[in-house]
Amino acid sequence: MESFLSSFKSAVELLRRHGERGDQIRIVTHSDADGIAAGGALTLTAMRLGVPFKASCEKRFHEGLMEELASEEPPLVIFSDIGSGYLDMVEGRLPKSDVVVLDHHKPIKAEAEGVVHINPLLHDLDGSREVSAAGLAYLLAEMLDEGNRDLSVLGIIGALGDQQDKGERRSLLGLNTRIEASAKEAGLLETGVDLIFYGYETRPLAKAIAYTTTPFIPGLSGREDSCVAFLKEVGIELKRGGRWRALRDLSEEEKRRLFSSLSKHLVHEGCSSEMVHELIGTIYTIKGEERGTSMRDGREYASLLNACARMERPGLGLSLCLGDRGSALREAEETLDLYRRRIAEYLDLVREEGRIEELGNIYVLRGRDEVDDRLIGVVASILLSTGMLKSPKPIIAWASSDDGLIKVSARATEAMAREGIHLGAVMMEAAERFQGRGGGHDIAAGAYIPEELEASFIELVDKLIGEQRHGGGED
Ligand SMILES: [Mn+2]
Repeated sequence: MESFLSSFKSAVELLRRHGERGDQIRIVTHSDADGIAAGGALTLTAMRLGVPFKASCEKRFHEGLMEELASEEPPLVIFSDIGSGYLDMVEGRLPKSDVVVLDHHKPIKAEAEGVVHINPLLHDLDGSREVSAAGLAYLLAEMLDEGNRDLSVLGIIGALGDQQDKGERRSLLGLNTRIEASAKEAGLLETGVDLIFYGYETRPLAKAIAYTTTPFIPGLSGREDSCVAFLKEVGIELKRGGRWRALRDLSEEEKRRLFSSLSKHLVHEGCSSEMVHELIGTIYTIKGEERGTSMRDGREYASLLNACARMERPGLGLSLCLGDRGSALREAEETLDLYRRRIAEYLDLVREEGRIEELGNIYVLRGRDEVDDRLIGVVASILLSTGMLKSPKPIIAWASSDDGLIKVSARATEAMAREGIHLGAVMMEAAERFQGRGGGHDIAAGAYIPEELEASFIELVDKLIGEQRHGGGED
């Protein structure tokens, strides 16, 4: 842990030096909830240094990006939540820039000339569960200036966005708990254990259930009408004394009834009965946010950023991180609404007979051009986390992307990772053999490959995962 923290030193020095000179800082971050939170923390750091900055969110690392950066020649480039898997593409390409890579994905190598590489995996820390890119951005900012302590909140949002709440009762682990402690010390965060529903305190019951997407409740998430019908069937009054009731208004008996009906509903939908326990866990309350707004709940804040990224509005997510509320928040909420409905539709589509193929070691979902490539990973995660796939095998899902490429998303459970499965390693190796690029974490990874090589790629992935499972794991 200490060796990891001291690996930030040269990055802090670079920031300090460029800050003193008033140089431009170029921030390149991943377009997902964690990446946006990381980009937000870095942008605020640059703003507070009083230097010019430019930030962009990238869906994937690509040659065009390197060309753009090479022609911009910024004095300092910081990559966040992206880069470790592409160090070879960065190396030697930006001779006029200082380069920092802050990432927690599997690195293609440890070092590259002219790059300050910060990655917890290089220090035997668990990058998939113990710290997010936003957490790394926060640590960097805080080491530069203690006045940046408030950015710890973004570190928590990034961790929740990357679903690092893998501890007991869906709590954070490892380095994330240090960040959590900083946020609490600064009076910015509160935690407690309760039912995990969107707007627990304030939203009408049916909305609270319909808006809950982590976990995703098939048949109810994204569908307010079905939630109203469901609650009526369970015999829970939606209104009392002319007022919509919220979850906190329910009696203990009603809560128990709701919980057991949800559990039955999940089983009826083909989910595993254990999934219902995902509905209870640690709530992260952001104290600086207004009561009754979705940003006050850490998971909902992360959901807003996630929806902005997936619906191609990462700039909107970034502005939330920078403190915009009002119309920006309304727009983000509309985006989240659209996103929930879209996911519910896709889920119906992919649950049709014969859509998902079971091979020896994996499930394959071919979304082709019927599923948006930005949403295919979410659909795969839901299929896996709800227990709809009956054998304990990872799911490999793909959808058509641009430039004749397909976007492949691979998802596995924690139990599979313990058995030795590392999807990031599989995606990296398989994509490389088929003119693509891939990588990621053990339980969540992705790749881009040419569409015409899909069949051979899937075949190889099936084989590699079989080898990992039987070989006891390689790293
Ligand atoms: Mn991340």
